Amino acid sequence: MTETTLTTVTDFPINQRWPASTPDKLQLYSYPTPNGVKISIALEEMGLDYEAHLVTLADADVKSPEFLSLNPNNKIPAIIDPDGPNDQPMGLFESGAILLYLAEKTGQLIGNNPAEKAKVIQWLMFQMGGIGPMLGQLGFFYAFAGKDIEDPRPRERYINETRRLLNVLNQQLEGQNWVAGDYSIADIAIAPWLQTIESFYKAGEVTEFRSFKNVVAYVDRFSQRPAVQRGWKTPAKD
Ligand SMILES: N[C@@H](CCC(=O)N[C@@H](CS)C(=O)NCC(=O)O)C(=O)O
Repeated sequence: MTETTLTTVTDFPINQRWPASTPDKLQLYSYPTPNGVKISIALEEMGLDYEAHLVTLADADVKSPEFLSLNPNNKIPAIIDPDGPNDQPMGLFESGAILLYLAEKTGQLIGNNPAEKAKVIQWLMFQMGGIGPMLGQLGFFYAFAGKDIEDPRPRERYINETRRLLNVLNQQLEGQNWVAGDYSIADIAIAPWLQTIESFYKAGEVTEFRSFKNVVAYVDRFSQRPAVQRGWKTPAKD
């Protein structure tokens, strides 16, 4: 399949709806949810200059033709890097892929040798395949639209799965501050999801969140980072 070459950021059709005012900077299309803030936090931690565009989760935004032109999967976050590989701008979606791309680009937060890098990727995948999908369903069946469904099985399944995952993390964090050793993109992927269990889902008690002492300390440690605090406010919700 041949793809049309888009030589500048402003060539991307998403500009028709969310115009770049500084096209020489990396463009972020996002909303402050756990998946969205992974990228704003990473950009803040890495010290990369970027312009953030607010794309809400409403169909009018994420399912607009302009947004779909960048992410056909209609989900935030997505980016355009004006300074991509081969001197071409690069559009990218899927938060895990974006985190890896930014870490490779800057050489930051991905370990210092192949063994460390493999461990960072391992824990990143643990988030993408486990924490994200399971906690997302916990939110749906415990806190939001699915909470009144009478059949208790989906709710119980995701509560139990959340507890199981918290236990895995709690063991991994015994005697260490960050999941893969040094602070990394794996922490930036995992910790925002943990932050939402109590604050957003109000599911602290049912998941016995406070009993996972290492996880609680980890979330506190993460929350105190200035880049994390800035990332959660980006893009501003008007
Ligand atoms: N696997 C995707 C998931 C992204 C995702 O679920 N984004 C949500 C917000 S947290 C979204 O945009 N939902 C809008 C929709 O599904 O219509 C990633 O990690 O980037």
